[in-house]
Amino acid sequence: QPRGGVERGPDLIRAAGLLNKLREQGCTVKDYGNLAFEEVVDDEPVGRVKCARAVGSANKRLSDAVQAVKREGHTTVMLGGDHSLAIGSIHGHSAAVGELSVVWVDAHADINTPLTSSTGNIHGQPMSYLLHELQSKIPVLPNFSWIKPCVSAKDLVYIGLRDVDPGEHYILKLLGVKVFSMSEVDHLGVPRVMEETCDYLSAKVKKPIHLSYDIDAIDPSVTPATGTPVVGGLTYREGVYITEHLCQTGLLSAVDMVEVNPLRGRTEDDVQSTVSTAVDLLLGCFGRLREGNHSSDYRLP
Ligand code: DIR
Ligand code: MN
Ligand code: MN
Repeated sequence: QPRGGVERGPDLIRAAGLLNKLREQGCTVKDYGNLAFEEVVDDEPVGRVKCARAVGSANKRLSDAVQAVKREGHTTVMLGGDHSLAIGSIHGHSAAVGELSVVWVDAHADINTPLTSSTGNIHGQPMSYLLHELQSKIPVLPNFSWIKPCVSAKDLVYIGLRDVDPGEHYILKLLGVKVFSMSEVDHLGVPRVMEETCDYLSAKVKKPIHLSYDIDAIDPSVTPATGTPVVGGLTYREGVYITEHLCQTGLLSAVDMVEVNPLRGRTEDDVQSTVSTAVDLLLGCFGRLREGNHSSDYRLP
């Protein structure tokens, strides 16, 4: 997507202390650093799709990197960057561990095909490349031929939707995808949404969960520094509850945290609030409880 600054997300999230905070709560953490991507020249639009060659080749590298980390058996965190990284992240995750459940927390469905997309931005399309059911609708794109669809529509749940394009809405209905839009969040409350999400995903077999968390799922009053903010989002508390609940399933296997863009904040406070929320959501994914935590070897002094 064309709004610069989102590439600074990962280093800002690190600078806010993610690694040390995870270690303080008992996690063993290895930072694999930022991936280096090949420079692509003359990346002209293909149809409407922008930067297909660069995004295709970057995601191939990401998929290989995620596969390697998952094969070592670790839970993997991908810091974005925009949401097009979910292509490589989910692809690599699935290549290493097999079938997945995907929980997509976002204001947007990111399920446009290259042909339904009105913007041509690939961050609005990642799920279309990954779903088995949509493959006949995906045209050939340069540097996308390595992608093997690896997610079934029945294994995908959306939470937080409130800005869905007509083509996306058609696809969601056609494939019968489980959606908890902000209306359902309002109606049911996040605790029931999470219970229903986990019941739905583990109805037959319990698959490893891939959580793809777009920071724009949270209300822009809390996380304004993002490329496509949409009013009426999740509260901070609802956003954190989602991570706590998924952590407690014991099935969380990989997490994407995407679309933090410091250049989209109007003030330093905007950026700070967005980044620290991203950190807190990640801490929630790895066992942080708001009631407090202590390690099993804690002894009263
Ligand atoms: C829009 C916006 N549906 C698109 N998508 C965004 O460009 O396809 N996704 N902002 O995060
Ligand atoms: Mn997104
Ligand atoms: Mn979004």
